[in-house]
Order: sequence, then C-alpha cells, then structure tokens
Amino acid sequence: MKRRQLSKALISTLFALGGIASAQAQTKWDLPAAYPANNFHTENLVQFANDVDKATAGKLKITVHANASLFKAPEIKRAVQGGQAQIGEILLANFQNEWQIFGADGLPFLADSYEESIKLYKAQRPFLDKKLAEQGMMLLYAVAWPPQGIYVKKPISSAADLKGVKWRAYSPSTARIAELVGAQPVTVQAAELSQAMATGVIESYMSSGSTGYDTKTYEHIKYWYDTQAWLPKNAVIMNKAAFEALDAATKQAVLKAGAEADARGWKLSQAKNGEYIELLKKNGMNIVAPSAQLKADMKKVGDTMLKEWLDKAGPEGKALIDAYKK
Ligand code: PCA
Repeated sequence: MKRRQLSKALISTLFALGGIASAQAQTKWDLPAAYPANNFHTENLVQFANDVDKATAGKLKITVHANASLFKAPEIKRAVQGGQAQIGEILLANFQNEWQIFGADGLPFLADSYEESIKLYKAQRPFLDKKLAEQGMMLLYAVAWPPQGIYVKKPISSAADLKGVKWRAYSPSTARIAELVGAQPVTVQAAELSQAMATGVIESYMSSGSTGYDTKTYEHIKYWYDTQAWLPKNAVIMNKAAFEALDAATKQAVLKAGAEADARGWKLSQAKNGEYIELLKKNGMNIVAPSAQLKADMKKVGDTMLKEWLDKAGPEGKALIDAYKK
C-alpha cells in the first residue's frame, strides 16, 4: 500500500470507530430532589426522566435522587450552579433571603388558590428565567405544592393560641410567620420532619396535606387547619453549560419532556390535594376549617409580610406584583 492509500484507510477506520462511539455515547445526569420517592413531585420527576430516556433512545440518562439523599434541600441550588449536579429540584421559597422574588409564592394569601398560583407563576417566570440565567442556570419547570394549612397538637381558635408553640419552619417566610404569631421557629427540612416530631423538637408547622401525609404527621399531631394560605412551588433547574453540551435533538427532548412535566405536575398537585386530605382523615387527623378570628389573624400576618417583602424586593418586587395583579 502506498502512503496515501494507507492514510485514507486509516482515516475511514477512525471515522467508523468514531461513529460507533458517538452512537453509543451516553450522557448521565444526576437529579437531586429533597422529597420522598412516593411524593407527587418526585413521581413527576421520575416520569420526566423516563420520557427523556425514551425520546433520546437512552442517550441521556437522568437519575432522580429522592429524599435529599444526594444533597440536602438548601444545597441543591448551589450544586446545580456549580455543576456537581446537572439538574435538580428546589423549593423556590427556600432562597428568599438570596433574592426576594424567589419567595413571592411563599407569602401568605398573595396567591392562595390554584388559579391565582398559576397566574403568579406566569408573572414570576420571566424574573426567574433572568435571575437563573445570570447564575448560569435555566428553569425547566415549576409546580405548586397543595395549599398550606396549620398542623397543631391542640385545637386553636385564633393566632394567639400559637404563642410559645415550637414551630417548624421550612423557609424564611414560614419562620417569619412564627415570629409574628409569637411561636418559636425551628428550621427543619421535610426529610428530617418525621424525626423532629418524634423527638418533640417541633409541635406545629404549616404545610400541605401532601407533606403531612408523607411524614406521617398524624402519628404526632391531630389537627390540620385548612387555611389555604399559599402554594409554594418546586422548581426544576438545570446547569446551563450541561444543557448546552447536549446535541440539538437531546436538548429538544429535555425541553419537551419538561413542558409536559409542568402541565402534568400542576394537574397532579390539584388532584392529589383532595386525596392527601382524605388519607390524613383516614389516619386520624381532624381537618378543621379555620374560625373567622384565625382567618383574620392569619390575613393580618399576610398583610404585614407583603409589606415587608415589598420593602426588601424594591422596584423588581413591585413590578412582579403589578404584573401578577394585571
Ligand atoms: N411541603 C414542603 C414545602 C411545602 C409543602 O407543602 C415542606 O413542608 O417542606
């Protein structure tokens, strides 16, 4: 063989090998999440990962790590930003101290139904997209938790009955509520909530029927006041560089499966809300409609918190509220 022929043969062999390698190339992503495997948010994430797997014929494998097993809830955002995880699920309201807009959906009674919550999401989304882009990330989708009510050991008829109660907070605003009603806030994320109740670290908290059921709250606390105070959102965020490293078809598959997870998640949240409340009842929880006094007291807490939030959030916060109220 002449030299030129040899190199031609070599080149075509290399091309063939390269072709095999790229056809088999598989990208693996880790997706840390903070809630249990049987929670509806997590089930939605798993379906999203399966959809991506199918649409890419196994080229992109996303592993969901439930229950804060890979990173604790407050660490997931930084892990995605730093690329330790390519994608992750966070509770937006956890990051309110970093940027007030993250906590807009954690404010009591600003958006307290699914309809208003979707409206707030639409208004919040461009702000979130911009902020996360500045941080080297992308928002794939966000889904609300069911409406938040008050779990408490003894019956209450007004906020005054919460004075001195050991109160579990999961975010800056749930800690602020405790301060405003005179309860004692302790921050505990969902993954440690069962233990905090079992050891008596906390005796009350605000959350959804979903988390009450997930954590078997009925084993420790017998009342849930259905205040429907707000619907905080979980958001699925991606590391921008990890996303950009995908080929065009894979990118498309991720975005499509993400949009489907968004729509499916909101439907699931709403449908499951009723189911979770029934399950709580079945397990001995008293589901109570708040008294007029308790409602008025909590509304006042909400008004105070919106004022405080607007002061901290500045013009950006005002622009968000204006867009939401439009
Ligand atoms: N469950 C989560 C956040 C909001 C909710 O409904 C929790 O309690 O940690």
